[in-house]
Amino acid sequence: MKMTFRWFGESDPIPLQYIKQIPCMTGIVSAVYDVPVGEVWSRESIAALKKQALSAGLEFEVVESVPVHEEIKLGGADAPQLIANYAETLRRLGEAGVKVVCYNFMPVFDWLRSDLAYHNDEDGSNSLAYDHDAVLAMDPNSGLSLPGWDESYGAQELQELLARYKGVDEERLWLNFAAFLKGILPAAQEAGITMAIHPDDPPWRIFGLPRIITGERAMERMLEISDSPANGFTLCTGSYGANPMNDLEGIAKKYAKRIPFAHLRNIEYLIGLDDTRYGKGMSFAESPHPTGSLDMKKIVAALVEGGFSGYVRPDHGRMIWGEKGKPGYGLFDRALGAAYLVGLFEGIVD
Ligand SMILES: [Mn+2]
Repeated sequence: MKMTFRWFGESDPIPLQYIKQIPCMTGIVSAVYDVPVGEVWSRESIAALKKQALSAGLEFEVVESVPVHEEIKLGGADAPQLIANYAETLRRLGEAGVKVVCYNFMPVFDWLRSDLAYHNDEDGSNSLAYDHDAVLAMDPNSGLSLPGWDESYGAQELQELLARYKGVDEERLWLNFAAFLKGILPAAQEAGITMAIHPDDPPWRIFGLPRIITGERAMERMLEISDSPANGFTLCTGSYGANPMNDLEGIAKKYAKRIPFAHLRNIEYLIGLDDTRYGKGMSFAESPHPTGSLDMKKIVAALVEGGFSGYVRPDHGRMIWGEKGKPGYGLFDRALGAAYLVGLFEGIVD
């Protein structure tokens, strides 16, 4: 297992040296942010990022993410060219020594929360949270106010995009996803890169948009599309775990060797499991890595038992000790998470 830490490049307020100071930290998980989605990443930008990491004593072997252009998800006329561009980016990342590329296939929005600073009354910390009723009450077609996404699309642009997805149901999205996989996996394999799809977060439909990477059945279906060794998963426990129907320990053990990258974080379900919304959409708040509704120790044990040998990063942290920063991506709680996770792995692996 290699412990890593997400770093958002120059705009990240956390210095690389602070990341290096976290015990057992081996590298950063990052991306090139100066290229519009869909264009090929320049060798110069990739090399500059790697140089920065190495100069702080950190490796750069995991990319999160190379974003997938909406035209690919929509199966638009430009999709083949955009898929070819994506494959070229993978070749260049492979040349630079990148081993894993995390990506997702969520239409329009990726992660979705209703609150970026949910207040924990017990200890005064705050964290990201998702209230299903609050999300159901939002209408993306009429001046959506969505935490974290307000500036991503203009109102007009968002409406047009949502309208284009009207004809895209789950099956259509799977077809477009299969075309994407078939187009990029040979390049990934040649480049020595394992693709690691991030689950949909949360793993259910939102705003009428299809979502397909939601649980074990989807993972099976992905491998039916291609059993290339380059076709892998990011085990994001907080994302799959948002649906209590997902058996995280089972998934971790069964697919451990197909999981080159794990996002380990915990969540606390905010409603009872007998709630009528069960299975359709749960409400949850992100919690400290060791405590919450998910049994992190059992999940890590299942990964180890299944033969996991990938990269790990602490996923979203809470805001603690007065830290102000990018929601979910402060230094303190993620550093605590990393130290805890290193200890868990050490305790399990002889
Ligand atoms: Mn994640």
